[in-house]
Amino acid sequence: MSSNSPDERSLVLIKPDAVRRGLVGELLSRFERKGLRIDAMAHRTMDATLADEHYAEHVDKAFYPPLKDFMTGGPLVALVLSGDQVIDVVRGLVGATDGRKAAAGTIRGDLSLSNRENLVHASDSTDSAKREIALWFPELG
Ligand code: 3AN
Repeated sequence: MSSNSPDERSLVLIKPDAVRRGLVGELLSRFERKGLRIDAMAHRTMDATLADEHYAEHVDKAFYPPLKDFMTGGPLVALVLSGDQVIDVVRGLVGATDGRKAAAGTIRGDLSLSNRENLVHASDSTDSAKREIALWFPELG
């Protein structure tokens, strides 16, 4: 941990495909073994309103309706992870959006063969992390 900057936080979703495939433990283990902390964790099902808020930047895209169906179609596990440079660190662990192209060794590269069912969402900036944590865990303020 850097001595002069507080640890960052990231909002991570273990998506419904990962829950359905029994990969929750595998994914939590990868985050824990990296040295990240789990500050909050909840088993939830995303409803349509939360999906539209969470994916505000994607709601007008052609891929959004099937993405929304997928993300609201079963339970997921929402996490707040913290640690030094956690946003970039988690995105490195997760890999590229398309599981077919994600590097071996990453979560998507090892475990996903899809551009939609790609197992994990992770905040992509400090601003989106703040926005997403407020949506999913308002009590963390
Ligand atoms: P990432 O999750 O890698 O940050 P974003 O934020 O660009 O990717 O996209 C959000 C989600 O939308 C992705 N996780 C994926 O499930 C879905 N998605 C993105 N691009 C496509 C696409 N071209 N076709 C289908 N689904 C997509």
